[in-house]
Amino acid sequence: MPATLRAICADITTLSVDAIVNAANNTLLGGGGVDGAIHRAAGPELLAYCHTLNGCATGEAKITPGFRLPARHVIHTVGPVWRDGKHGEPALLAACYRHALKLAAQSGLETIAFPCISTGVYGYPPDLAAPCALRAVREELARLPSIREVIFCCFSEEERTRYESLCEIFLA
Ligand code: AR6
Repeated sequence: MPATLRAICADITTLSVDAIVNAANNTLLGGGGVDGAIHRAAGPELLAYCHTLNGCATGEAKITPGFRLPARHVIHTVGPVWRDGKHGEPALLAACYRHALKLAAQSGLETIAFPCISTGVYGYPPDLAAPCALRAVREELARLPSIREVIFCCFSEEERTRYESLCEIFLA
């Protein structure tokens, strides 16, 4: 069975999935936006665990337990800071989605929720990030048959609508 892809509008910290993805920074030691929300909801054990990870390179991913979150795990990835789109941003953003999915599959996880990585503080234009994210997920899922469900957890109705229409195009 191919994986289900869907877009919802929600606070990612409320989702009971095998893993939620965190749009972190290279230190993995917390920050604002979705990163701050995840650390607040997971509790101080998450930060203590992240201290042992030695950070994370942009485009790579690392996994931790979810601690007090309903999600069993957090997959931390670091999106690119948007400059002008000519500094490798699309490849790095795609790598975040691909590496997070690969790590989920390697860890035996089947359901995963992504925020719209890099589209907040890191300034990636949402209309360019969404097709890049969807293409990367679709390509990677073709290699990872154990993943059952991918949720694009948007933080506005506008973003959810964008993903929904793209999902229709991509899955047509
Ligand atoms: N649930 C789902 N999505 C959310 C939530 C939430 N609770 N909170 C924010 N978003 P951002 P970035 C959306 O800025 O651009 C941090 O300080 C938000 O509306 O969280 O990758 C890190 O430590 C936007 O669509 O991440 C880094 O320093 C998306 O999540 C830096 O920000 C991503 O916005 C990373 O910046």
